[in-house]
This record gives sequence, C-alpha cells and structure tokens, in this order.
Amino acid sequence: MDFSKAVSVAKDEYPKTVEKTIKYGTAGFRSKAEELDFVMYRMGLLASLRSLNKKAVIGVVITASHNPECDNGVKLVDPMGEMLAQEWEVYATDLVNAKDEGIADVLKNIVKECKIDTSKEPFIFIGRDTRPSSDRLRDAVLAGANALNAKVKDFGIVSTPVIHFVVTCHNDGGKYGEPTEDGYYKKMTQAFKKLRSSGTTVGNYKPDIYFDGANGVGALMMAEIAKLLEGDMNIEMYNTGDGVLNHECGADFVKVQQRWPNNVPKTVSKRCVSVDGDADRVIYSYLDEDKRYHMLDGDRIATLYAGYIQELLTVSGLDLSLGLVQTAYANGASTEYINKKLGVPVGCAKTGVKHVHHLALQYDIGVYFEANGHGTIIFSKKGRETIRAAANDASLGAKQAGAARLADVMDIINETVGDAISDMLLVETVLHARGWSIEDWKKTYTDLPNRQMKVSVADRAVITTTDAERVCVTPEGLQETINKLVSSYPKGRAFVRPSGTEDIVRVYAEAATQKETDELAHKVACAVFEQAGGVGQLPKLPH
Ligand code: NG1
Ligand code: ZN
Repeated sequence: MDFSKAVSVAKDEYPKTVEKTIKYGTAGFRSKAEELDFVMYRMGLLASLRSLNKKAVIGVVITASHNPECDNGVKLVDPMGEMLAQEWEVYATDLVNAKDEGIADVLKNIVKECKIDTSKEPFIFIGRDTRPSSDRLRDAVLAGANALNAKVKDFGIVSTPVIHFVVTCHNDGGKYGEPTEDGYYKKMTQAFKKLRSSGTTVGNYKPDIYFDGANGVGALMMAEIAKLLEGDMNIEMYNTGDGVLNHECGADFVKVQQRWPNNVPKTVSKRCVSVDGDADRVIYSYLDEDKRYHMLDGDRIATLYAGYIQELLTVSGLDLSLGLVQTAYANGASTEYINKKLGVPVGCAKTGVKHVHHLALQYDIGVYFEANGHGTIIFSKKGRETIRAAANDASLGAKQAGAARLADVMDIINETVGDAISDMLLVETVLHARGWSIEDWKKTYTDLPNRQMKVSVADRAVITTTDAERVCVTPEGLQETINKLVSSYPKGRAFVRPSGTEDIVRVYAEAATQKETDELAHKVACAVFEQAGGVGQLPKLPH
C-alpha cells in the first residue's frame, strides 16, 4: 500500500498542531475541538486499516459525549459493536503522536505486524454529534479515509449507540437488525409495544414523561421515537437544541450536581429522563411534594433490570446465570441490595465500558451499569438461543410467556453498547409491568449520600490504582491517608483515580449523612492536592 498520499495530505491539509503526547483513552481521543483536526484525519487512516485488518466495517464516532460543547472527540467501533481492541489503542496513540512525515512508517508497521491484506477496499461508517465542530471534524476523518481509498457511509448526526448498532448489523449480515437508523428505531419500538400490550396506565404507573435532551442528538432521536410511540407514551421534550449542549441539563449535569435540569417544568412526581450529549447515558429524576430533588441513576436502573429479569427467569423456568457488574462509583447501598435482597452476584470492574462489559460476559445474562447511567444487558450465545427456543415452544405453557418476554427484552435492549433511549424504553417497560410510580421505584432501597469532586494536579499519571480502582498505589502514603480519613466516618468509603477523559483527578466519597460525605470528600480532595502535586487553589468544601 502506498502511503505517500496519506503523508502529503497530512502535511498540506491536516498538519499536526499539538506537541504534547495524547493517548487513546477509555473514550478514544478527547480534547478541545480546535486541537483535533489532525487527530481526526489520522483516525480516518487508522479506521481504514482496521477495516482491512478485520475484513469488516469499522465505525467512527465523533463526539465528546457529556463534556462541554467546546470539546470534541473520536472513538472507533470494532466489527461487533465493541470498543476498539486494546492493541489498536496503542496503534492509535502511536499514529496520533507521530510527526507528519512519520505517519507512513507507523502505518507500514501496523500493516506488517497485523499482516494486513491491503489489496481490498476498506469500509467505514461515520456518525457525529450536534457539536458545531463535529461537521468540520467529520471532513477530516473523510480526508483520512479518502487518502487510503476507503468506502464511507456517513450516517450524519446520530447517537453513539446508533453507530454501534449499524456496524454490528452490517457485519453480522443483518441478524441483529437492519443496518440503518430506521432499522434501529423499528427494532426497539416494536419490541416495546409487544411488551406493553396490556394497556398504558397500570396501577401507579402513568405513561407520561419529561425528556431532557441535553440540547443534543438525543432530542433529535427522541422526536422520531415519540412519533412511533404515539398512543403508548406521552413524551414532552425539553432542552431540544436551542441552548448550549450539556449546559445545566442532561444526564451528567443532573448526576453530578444532583439538581433538576434547567428549563424543565418543576412538576411534582413527574418522571424526567435526562440523556447526555451523545445519548448513551440516561438518568431519571423527580421532585417530591416538598420540591426536593431525587435522582435514579445507573445503579437504580441496573437493580430494576436485574429484579425483572430474575422474575422472568423464574416464570420461564430457564436455567441461565444472571449477574450484575458495577464500578467503584456504584452506591454501596445498591451493591448491598443486589447482593443481599435480590441474591444476584455482583462484580466490580474498572471505570470504562469495555471493562464492565468484559466482566459481564461471564454470565448468560449480564447486566452492567456505571452509576452515571451508562449501561446495558448482554446475553451469551447460550442465553440467547435458550430464550429464543423457549419463546417459540408452545408445549411449555405459561413458561413460554415468560421466555417470550425475555426475548422481547433482548430486542428492546441495545446489546452493542449503553444506549439512553433503549435503556429508557426498558425502564418504562419494567415500571409498567410492576405498576410502579417513580416513587415506588425509589423505595426499593435508600442510597448512601455521595459526593464527587475534581482536583487539578500537574500530572494526573502520578496517581495509580489497583483493585478495580478502589485502592491507590501511588503516590506512596496517599492510600494510608485516605484509610485514616474514611475510618472516622460511619459507613465511610472513598477512592481517587485519574480521569480518562479530563485532565483531573476524581474523588468519590460516601458516608452516613450528606454533611459527613461532603466533609470526607473534601478532606480526601485536599490530601490528593497536597500529596499528588495539586495546582491552583485548594479544593473547596462542596455545599
Ligand atoms: P473518566 O473521566 O475516566 O472518569 C468518564 C466516566 C466514565 C465513562 C467515561 C466515558 C465517571 C466517574 N466517569 O470517565 O464512567 O463514562 O467518562 O465517557 O462518570
Ligand atoms: Zn455519552
């Protein structure tokens, strides 16, 4: 393969503009949008080689998710909707950090190491979020793909989960669904309607929600879904794009600030569904009679799903293993509830979807969620086949109905990745099946008060961790300080880790009361500042 065009286009049109080393992290490359043109161009090159390597379509998603509108990012999607394989994260990092004239050598090395047959045509699917910079950055990816003569299908402005879905559908020959945006809507909404055939208002459940679109792509997609669900759900839409993306609204805002999103009417007991900037995370909220804010996050959704699936497994009599995977950010009360009350095994993985996904693979039915609302359910081959067979076996009597519901759950859920809209539809399904209001859902267990803080340090890489990030290894002594602080708070728990998507260290704390939690988080944040090279001002006590 001749890489001279790749080098000349790089030099002439997409020269490297950033000297600092950047790394392909948990969410691909993320940075200020104006620093990303050359990165996007090179990811167009890399996606092309990955496509040749896997002899399959590779996805490219341009988004910075929940981050501010001025940021952007890029991640590649592997053939079955998985995150890019670890070895290729290293190639991505090498390629992006090479000098312009060094690109050819990196590409040649990848071809050689992976024994890539370069005589074929690469094929790439691209999608982007609503950020103003995303259009320009898409052109840069296209230029990279073009330099290696790749065929490209541009899906325009779509959520991250749509790209995972269409890539999977294309590569498995349409078994998972039709590889189009419409195919995605169709598959989910049809299964949803089947599961709710018994009417819309049941017990305390009402089919009315507020939808907080974070001023992003989720709002555009929900407008389509709302049309298909007319008569089944009443969806009132807010933050649909007039305001700034993720600003004082959306899933990350409500989760981190623990506040009702801007512009959404403050109606008592109404369910509000907030999604993030690329619609792969979802958080539910409501206001009680005293207008106090309540949030139901990824932990709550995971427990709701696990309880429902457990029940369907009992009804259907199927002998399939069910497990749940969380990260260290999961509320301690949720872990206890799942383990002790539901009796479902719980695993803890490192932050980042690929880690939780990986651990969930050990079960026939693996539910995984990050507390921030990113998660899904995955089914093993055995699980999938057993459920489908039982769903079609009339001799099973009542058991068949349970299996058929499980089969519909498989169709609503986007197994390829966490998906705000599909997750919302399954939450609505379970609440409907149980006849629950959002308050009923909240009553299942009581969250421990928790707090997240950010600390700026000169080099966040000085913090290293182990045990699914719950224990800090370096700088030496920091963990001892944390242990000491935690031990003086009843139900105290705290950990620190460097963010994979922002240049900060994250602090998490839990304790028996909010006041104590805030105090503990603050003390741990100050310890990080002092022992890990804090910059700027000492962290302030949250209020
Ligand atoms: P970092 O910045 O590494 O904490 C954040 C989220 C992750 C994941 C990624 C990808 C938290 C605490 N962290 O990662 O869970 O969603 O972004 O978007 O929410
Ligand atoms: Zn996201």
